[in-house]
Amino acid sequence: MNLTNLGLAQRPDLFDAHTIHWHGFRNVITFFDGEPTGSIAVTTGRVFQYVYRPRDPGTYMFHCHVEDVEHVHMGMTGPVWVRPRQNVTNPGLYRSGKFAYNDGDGSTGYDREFPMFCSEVWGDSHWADAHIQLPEWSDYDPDFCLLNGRVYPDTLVPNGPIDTTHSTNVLAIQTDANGDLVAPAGRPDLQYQPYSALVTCNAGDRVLLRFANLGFKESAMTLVGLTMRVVGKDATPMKGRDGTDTSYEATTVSFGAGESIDAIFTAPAHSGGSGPDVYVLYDRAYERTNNLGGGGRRTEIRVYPANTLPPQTLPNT
Ligand SMILES: [Cu+2]
Repeated sequence: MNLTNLGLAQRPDLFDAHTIHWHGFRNVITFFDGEPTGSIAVTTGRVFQYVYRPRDPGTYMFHCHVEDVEHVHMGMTGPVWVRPRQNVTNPGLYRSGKFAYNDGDGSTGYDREFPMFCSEVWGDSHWADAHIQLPEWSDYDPDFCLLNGRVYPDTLVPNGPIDTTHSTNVLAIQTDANGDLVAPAGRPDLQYQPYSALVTCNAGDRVLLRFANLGFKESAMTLVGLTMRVVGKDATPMKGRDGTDTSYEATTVSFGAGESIDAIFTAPAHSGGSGPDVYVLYDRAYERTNNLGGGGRRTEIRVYPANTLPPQTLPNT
């Protein structure tokens, strides 16, 4: 993975370096870890190639570790997923051949997977940056809680146009001739929030929700009317040392800053009414699902009759 630091065209007085911190990964040495006092950082105008050999499957996140609170807040963060070897060595354990972990029994097999990435925006800090003032990060007090970088109802808007020249494991957004992101159709305001948080599936599908939190507040995500099974926590399968199944059912999953949860639900039979059945997924902390009076960390699960949607080929589609 290459990290290129282009600097800030409108604020040349700011010359911070950037890094990629492999949050939660086990590193033999710190050289590529991204924590700037113990590893290399990328200064303005430079390119650096990060190399990492993933070991343990699961849901992780990356973030820039320079001026951590500020840079994460400005969007230098996102989910990272490590696939289990079982996808190749034993795909017959579940019909899709896709698993969250090397479970040995198909219990983490899924048909569709979606990121549920929780982050935050503090309006005052952006005002300060826009007015050449220094944000005081010890006053951090986010106004907006986001899901995949958006607030409801924008969370339901489709992804930006997808660049299919990348791996099937990566949901890359198309870029224009200048290398800038192409906005979702009809929504130029979402150019830099290109990822949808809408979940679509067929009745009977097993759907993996990969929750991760790179904000500073705890998330408590509630799926109304459906039960999830928590199969992983912080990229660790829910199994005891002796193999005991420690997965559990829940309608709400709570996870703090830097934590992740892998939860699978099975989409119920369709009601027979017109259109998909809709279930709501939201952060049950009122201020986080409401923000400053609208929007918030909330999205929908849309369940279609069996065999309506084709098999998922890219995550979050
Ligand atoms: Cu940075």
